[in-house]
Amino acid sequence: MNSTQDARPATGEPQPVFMYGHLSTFLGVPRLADLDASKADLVVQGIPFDLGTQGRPGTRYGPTAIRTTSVHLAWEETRWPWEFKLFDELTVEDAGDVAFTTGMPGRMVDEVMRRTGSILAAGKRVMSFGGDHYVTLPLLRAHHEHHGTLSLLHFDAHTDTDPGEDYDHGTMFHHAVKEGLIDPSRSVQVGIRTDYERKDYPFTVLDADWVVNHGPRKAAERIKEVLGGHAVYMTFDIDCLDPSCAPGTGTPVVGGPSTNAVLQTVRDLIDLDIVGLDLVEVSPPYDTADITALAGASICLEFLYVLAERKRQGLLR
Ligand SMILES: [Mn+2]
Repeated sequence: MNSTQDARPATGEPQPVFMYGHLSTFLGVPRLADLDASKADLVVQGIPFDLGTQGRPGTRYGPTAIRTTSVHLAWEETRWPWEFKLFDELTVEDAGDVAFTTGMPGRMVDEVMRRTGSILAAGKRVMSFGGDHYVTLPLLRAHHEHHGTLSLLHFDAHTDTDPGEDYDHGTMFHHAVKEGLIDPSRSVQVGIRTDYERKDYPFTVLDADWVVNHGPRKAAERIKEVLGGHAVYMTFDIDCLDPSCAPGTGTPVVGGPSTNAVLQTVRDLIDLDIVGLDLVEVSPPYDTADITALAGASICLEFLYVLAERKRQGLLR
């Protein structure tokens, strides 16, 4: 066997999967070969871009690290505590990384919008790996084009709503509101623990202390109160997690929730119509023992189970 891409076909009998090596797609799912012919419910893509970073760079290596580390998750056909095999219910393919000319950030934006738009137009969901958090702006533009004004579910230590004209990984939700991509009055930011202008702030904020003190289930309840009934785009900045759970990121802030806590929150979001998501800011040069990449891969896997459960319940539109 030369590749785990061959080991987990979209259809047919499951084959043994390596617990090491030879993994080139997320969880060993097949590569997306032909979008028109694809039966995938969801397509994975990477965006290896870190020129929007204000501090430590390195997130251009994030997509590869998440895919490589996902080998630790690929062997377990039924992820605890779910009670079905993910790939019995959901078809996932990996489109590889978005290609763009480095040094020309505008090319990344154009290409992410073009490629994401074509996958959405084919009736599939998109899960993207960053990259720094700036990549979420073109992703939101593509999803807005397809779904209209979105609710944002935003996990992060930072609000990323810095005002001004700059386009970087701290300003994109300021621009997203200005462009009408998201409605902040029905959007939630989770895990915030950095300063922001609280007077008349339009987003619902569940700050890090509230999340840690109330627990993951209450956080999920509050999220669903605000976002229920709306088309939701979920964006997960890995620095939402406490740095003890995610050291490999550009802008770590102590005092966040654990990986297990956010897994429980995500697991509880089956009622939400999450139309797309990304996981960003994994920076492998600052990671230790792949802790951060594994956290990111695990959160994405948990989301795939949530989507599969929605499909089982006939809730996927
Ligand atoms: Mn952040």
